[in-house]
Amino acid sequence: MTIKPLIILPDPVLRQVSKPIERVDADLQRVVDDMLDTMYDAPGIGLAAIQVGVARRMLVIDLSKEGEEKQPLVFINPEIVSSSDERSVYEEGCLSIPDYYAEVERPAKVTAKYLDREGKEQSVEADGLLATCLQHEIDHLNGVLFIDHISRLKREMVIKKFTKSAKSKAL
Ligand code: GNR
Ligand code: NI
Repeated sequence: MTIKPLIILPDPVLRQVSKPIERVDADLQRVVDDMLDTMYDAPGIGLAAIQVGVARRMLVIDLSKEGEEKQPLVFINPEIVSSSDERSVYEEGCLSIPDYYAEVERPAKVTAKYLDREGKEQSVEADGLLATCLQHEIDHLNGVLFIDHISRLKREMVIKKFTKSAKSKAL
């Protein structure tokens, strides 16, 4: 059980493009389990490896509600293979941009292929919150944040606020 520190905006690490995973082995599974611990502690419904400073293409999601049985989902080297023309709007937040929320429009349904925690090929047809969360997390693997999908004015305001806050905490 290891909770790792979260990387927060405007840390340039969040803009790195993560590299594919070559082998799903015990060392990798340890990192995945640390990511799950970190996500549950936050708490959040998803976490990409880059948010704990690991530039590898993997992410975890758990959409189960508080008090329900946990439903950890692990996605290694995920790729969206198709997206619906239909869109949906969700109010998104990000553990790397604490306490900021904004509506984001994305494809309502996506099909993704990926490797699971055992390294086995899987595919999922996601809709609703899972579709949104999966797209939000896959964006992280490409150095993209949800604020990149909102207006430039709002984005610049958020970045400015977090830049100031990081400077005041830096001493
Ligand atoms: O905890 C999270 N909630 C959330 C809500 C709406 C859309 C996406 C998310 S993901 C976020 C956790 C996070 O930052 N993952 O990268
Ligand atoms: Ni995020």
